[in-house]
Amino acid sequence: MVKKYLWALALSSVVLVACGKKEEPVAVVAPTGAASAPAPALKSTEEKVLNIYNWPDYVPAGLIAAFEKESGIKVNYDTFETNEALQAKLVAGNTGYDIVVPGTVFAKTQIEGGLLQPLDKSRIPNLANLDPALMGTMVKADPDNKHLVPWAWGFTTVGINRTKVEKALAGMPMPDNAWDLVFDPKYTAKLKSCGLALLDSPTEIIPAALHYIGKDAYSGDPADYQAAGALLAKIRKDVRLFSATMIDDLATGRACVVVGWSGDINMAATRAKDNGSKDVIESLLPSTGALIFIDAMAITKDAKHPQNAHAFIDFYLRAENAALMSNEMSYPTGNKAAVDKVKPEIAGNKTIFVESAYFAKMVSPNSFSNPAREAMANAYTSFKQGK
Ligand code: SPD
Repeated sequence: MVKKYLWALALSSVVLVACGKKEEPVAVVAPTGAASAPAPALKSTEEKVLNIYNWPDYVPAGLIAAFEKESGIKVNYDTFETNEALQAKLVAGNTGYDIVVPGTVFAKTQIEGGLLQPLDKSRIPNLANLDPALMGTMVKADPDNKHLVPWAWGFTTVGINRTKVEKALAGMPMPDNAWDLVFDPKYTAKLKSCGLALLDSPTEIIPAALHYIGKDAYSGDPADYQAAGALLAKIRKDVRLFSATMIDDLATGRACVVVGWSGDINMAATRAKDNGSKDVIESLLPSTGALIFIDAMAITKDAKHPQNAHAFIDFYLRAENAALMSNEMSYPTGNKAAVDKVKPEIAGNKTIFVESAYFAKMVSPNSFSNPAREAMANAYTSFKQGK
C-alpha cells in the first residue's frame, strides 16, 4: 500500500522541484472514509443530455451506460485523437460539447483564454477522493484547481513488439536508452523493416525529440526546435506511419516500434494476446526518462448542460469508477480512494504505476509559449513532409 502511494508523492515532489520553488499542494484533502459511499450530488434541472469529447480508448466499457441508467441523462460521446484537434475545436467555439478532456499542457492556455469555465465544487463532492499530490502538480496549469479534474495520467514513451524488434535487429543488442530505438538512425535503419510508428502530433513527438537531445522538452527557444527538427530529419526515411491508431498498429503488427502512450501500449499488448498472437509487446521505460502527461476533464465555457457535466464528473470520481478506468485502460488514476480497488496485476505493472525511483527521472508536464508552438509546428511539418 505504501508503495502504491509513493508514485503520487514522487510525482508531486518532482514537479515542484522542477518549478524551482516550493508550493503547497492546493486542493482537496480526502477526509477519512471518503472512499466508501458515493456522496450525494445535487440534482440537475437541465434537459437530460450531456455531450462529452474525450480521447479514444479511454472510457471503461459500460461506464457511460451506467451513468445514463442511474441519472436518466443521455450521453453523446465523441472522441478526438490529438490535443491539437481539441484545441482547434475549442478555439473555433460552439463546440456543442459540455465536457472536454485536454492534456494539462494545453489546458493552461485554454483556461487563460476563457475557453473553460470554473467548476462549481459544491456539485462535485467526490473531489475529496482525488490525490492531493496530483492536484498539487496541476496548479501549474490551473491555479487553485478551479477548472480541471484529472481523468488519468500516463507517459509518452517507446513501445515495442519485442519479438519483431529482436528479429529486425538481427543480433544487435538493445540500447540502454530505449529512445535510441526511435531517434538513432543506427537502430531506425534496421527497424524500418518491421515498422516505426510515431504519434501524429507535433506536441507529442517534438518534446520527446528535444528531451532526447538533452534540451528542455518544453523549451521556449526556437533554436532548440530547429535542433529537434535536424534530429528528426535523419530518421524520416525510416518512419512507416504517423499514427492515430497506435493500439491496433502495434497489436496487429503494422508497427514493431512506436512513440506512443504508456496505457495504449499496454492495451496493445492485451489486444495482441486476445487476438491469439504470441508476440511480446512492451511499454519501455527509457533510461533518461519518459514524458508524463495528465489529461483532465473540464467544462467548456458555453456548455449547454453544465449541471449534467458536474453530475458526470462526480460520478466518474467515485472510487469504483476511477478504478475501472485503471483496470480496463491501463492508465494510473489520480483518484486516491480508487487505489485499493485497482487489480493487483495492474497495480503491480511497473509500466503503469511506475516506481518512485523511475518517477524521479521522468519529465513533468509544462506548457508551451506561443513562439514555441509556432517553432514546433514548423519543425514538425518539415519533418513530416521530409523537407
Ligand atoms: N487512449 C487514451 C490516450 C490518451 C492520451 N492522452 C495523451 C496526451 C498526451 N499529451
